[in-house]
Amino acid sequence: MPKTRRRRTTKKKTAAQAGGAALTRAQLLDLYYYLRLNRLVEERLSALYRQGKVQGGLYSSRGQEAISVGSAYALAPQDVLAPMIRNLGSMLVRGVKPVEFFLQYMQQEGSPCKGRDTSLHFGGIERGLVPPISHLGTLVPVMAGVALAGRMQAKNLVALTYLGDGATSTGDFHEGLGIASVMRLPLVVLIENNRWAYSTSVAAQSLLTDLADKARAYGIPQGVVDGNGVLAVYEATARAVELARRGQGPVLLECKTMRMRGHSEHDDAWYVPEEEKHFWEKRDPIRLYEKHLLRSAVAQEADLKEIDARCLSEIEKDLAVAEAAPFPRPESCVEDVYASSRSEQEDEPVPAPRAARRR
Ligand SMILES: Cc1ncc(C[n+]2csc(CCOP(=O)(O)OP(=O)(O)O)c2C)c(N)n1
Ligand SMILES: [Mg+2]
Repeated sequence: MPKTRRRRTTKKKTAAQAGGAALTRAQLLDLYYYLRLNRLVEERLSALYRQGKVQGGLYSSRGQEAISVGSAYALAPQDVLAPMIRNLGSMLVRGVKPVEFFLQYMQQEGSPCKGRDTSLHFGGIERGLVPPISHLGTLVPVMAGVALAGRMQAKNLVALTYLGDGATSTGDFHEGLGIASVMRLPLVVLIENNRWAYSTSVAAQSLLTDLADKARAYGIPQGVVDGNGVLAVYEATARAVELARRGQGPVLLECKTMRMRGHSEHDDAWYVPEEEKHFWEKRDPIRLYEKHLLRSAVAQEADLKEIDARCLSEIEKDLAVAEAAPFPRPESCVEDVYASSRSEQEDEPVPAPRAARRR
């Protein structure tokens, strides 16, 4: 479970609390730290990709960082989160360190998946992170199962996962919400409506104005949130988590945002109209939050610069470690195929056959 939950900072409240979200000044700055870290790690990964050092695809969350950070920050330590490919920020909030991303994406020795995988299948249940298994809604039924298991084990946990606008057209999404609703499972599903599913616009696949309206088919609560406002996302998620924890069943939230890069690094998003890009550039979630912190006197320019510098030095240090790491030993690819190695199995006492024991 995450060790880096930042709820335990000073109890002193500030005038800059957004709505009902009782966040302290330290927590408000903490959100800024994670937003900046999210963006900087992804910028470094993008540079590494261009140098040919990242293996496989790379999917940026630029423009969507407020969704990952705000939602993950609203969880309690016992809650379980299943990130999607654009939720690196959620993983940072849950305690994954930048060095782990660099090692993982470069497939170096010492990476969380031991050099055998990149952005997909990276998680860790011990930290309350269920790894992604596919891009398109498959985590909704999986997380319904996690919510059910949590209830059966009386863990008082809420399960949270994400999916894209495009993924709300898949069967897995509907099947998952269907079972979660009738069983009133503590599940929060966040739609990241970033207006595009690869090169398919939302309008090309749904007549709805709000994808959150899909919740009506299941009789569950829904909400539409400004996905570029980290405090709006935090508050909406905190409310949804509370409802789910109280046994009201699943909640569907739609966070409206924009994918500010291509589907993945190799895609230049030529199909996105220029005016749409310009419209959203002015709504950059980090710039918006920066302005909020300064205007509400939660922070001075110098405070934010100090956090930026801290993020940069953390990343430089972690990147140096990852770059210096070797590739995995070739023979390590056959390890972990079985639950335990041959020598360990030989050490284990072999249980006597039943008949022999009876004698
Ligand atoms: C069955 C299937 N079809 C197509 C793909 C390729 N693919 C992966 S993600 C994606 C688009 C997803 O769009 P959306 O759900 O809006 O999420 P976003 O990428 O915008 O975050 C596509 C077409 C796939 N992985 N699986
Ligand atoms: Mg999308």
